[in-house]
Amino acid sequence: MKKVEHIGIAVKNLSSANELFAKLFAKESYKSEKVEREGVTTSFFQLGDTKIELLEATNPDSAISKFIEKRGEGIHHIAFEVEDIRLEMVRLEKLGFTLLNKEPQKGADNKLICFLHPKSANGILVELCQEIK
Ligand code: CMX
Repeated sequence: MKKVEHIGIAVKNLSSANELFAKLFAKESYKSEKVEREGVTTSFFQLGDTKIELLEATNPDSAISKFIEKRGEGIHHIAFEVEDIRLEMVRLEKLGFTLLNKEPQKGADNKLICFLHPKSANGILVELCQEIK
């Protein structure tokens, strides 16, 4: 794995969270994007070499709605950049991590992504992501 690509934070209201994090970072979000398949609207802040992704649910079945219902707002996942996502998926599955996708999916911010179940990673929802070139 190359680096922490971003940290995902589940929020109830993206527009007020955007204002709050803009104050915290003293900079604006550089992009907002809806990911229909995941049931989320996202907003990204660049911080040096890494990013913060705010996530608001677009429907009650979204993973973000369920997360907020159960655990409240807060850190939802950590995403790690990988060179070759398919190789990493094979490597990690062999080591006992539970992949939540059989194939890489198209995620926000021009990435191929795959999630690992938090129960197989010490309670952390891990996202692998590879830049689409
Ligand atoms: N971090 C840590 N633990 C989490 C978690 C998270 N983000 N989300 C759920 N859990 C925990 C639950 O609290 C629960 O723990 P307990 O059993 O101790 O109560 C357990 O995982 C539940 O697991 P589950 O019943 O298998 O599944 P859920 O229906 O709660 O779904 C998960 C959890 C991770 C499988 C589901 O959210 C998922 O598939 N996530 C991947 C996709 C995703 O998160 N998309 C949104 C972001 C998209 C983006 O970044 O663009």
